[in-house]
Amino acid sequence: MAKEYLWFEGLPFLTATVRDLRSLRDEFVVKDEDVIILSYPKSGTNWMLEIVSLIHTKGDPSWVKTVLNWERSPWIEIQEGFDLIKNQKDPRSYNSHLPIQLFPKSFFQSKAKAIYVMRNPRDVIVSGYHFFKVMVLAKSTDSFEEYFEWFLQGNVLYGSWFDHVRGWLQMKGKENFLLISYEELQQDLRASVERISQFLGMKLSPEELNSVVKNVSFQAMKENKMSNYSQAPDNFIDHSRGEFLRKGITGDWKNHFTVAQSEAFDKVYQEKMAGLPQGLFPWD
Ligand code: PPS
Repeated sequence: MAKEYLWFEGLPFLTATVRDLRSLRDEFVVKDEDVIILSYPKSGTNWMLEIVSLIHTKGDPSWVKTVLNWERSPWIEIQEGFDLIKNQKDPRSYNSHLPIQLFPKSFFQSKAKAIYVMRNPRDVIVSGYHFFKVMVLAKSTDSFEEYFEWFLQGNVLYGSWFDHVRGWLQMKGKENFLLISYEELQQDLRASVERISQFLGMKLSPEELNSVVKNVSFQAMKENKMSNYSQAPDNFIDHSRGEFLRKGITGDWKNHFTVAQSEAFDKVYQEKMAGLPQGLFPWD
């Protein structure tokens, strides 16, 4: 099957994306009560979605075990998600992979809280390489080498990782913007959940916190059919090709990159991320 993308302002999007990204950017009204999860694809968005859902219910897992994740927190730029958001009760929660220049402008005048999840781009490459083979609408290749090149050129869904991260980093330091990494979640999940709940203004008791941590583990999410994408339709995920919750680790890039690829990546990374403060990213 020929796989087509929808192009807008030079970037490729899934054909399931809303037809009019311009109206989404210019007309969608972000509310002050909204909670928004932002990320470049394959950075841990769904993990954050689960954390936010469980903080919302103060650790009670019944909601995450009965309602599909993409209905709890829909994707704003995907037509189906957009339709769900219009009918959501407040406080709404939704996700987006949009780069900053395409995100609804009203957000920047609102008090809505946004969490930007980022991940070592090397692991983002590996996760995307595997997942796009499973995702029916995405272009993919069996050659890791080829996918690696596509990624470095920004010739992948949502465009360049470097531009995405640099773009959203402009929001760093704003009161309603939390910057957090996949690696921080991995390193100390409990402390990260506490940080996120404080940012959202939700105070959790130690027991509630324990329950959030327990229910957002890789294993718990893998076993929860509302969160593991096993219920995704066949025209979205080819379940015979692999699983959404693949490995859930940091550093898998070391099992994929050759020495030459690692050096080539470092060179591009240094050029593209030049001028940013040292120590900004846990993978530096
Ligand atoms: S997507 O398709 O862009 O929305 O993907 P996204 O959710 O951003 O990222 C998917 C990767 O996150 C991993 N993941 C987790 N890791 C650890 N613990 C938990 N609970 C968890 N939930 C999701 C998921 O496995 C993907 O990473 P890889 O490296 O492919 O396993």
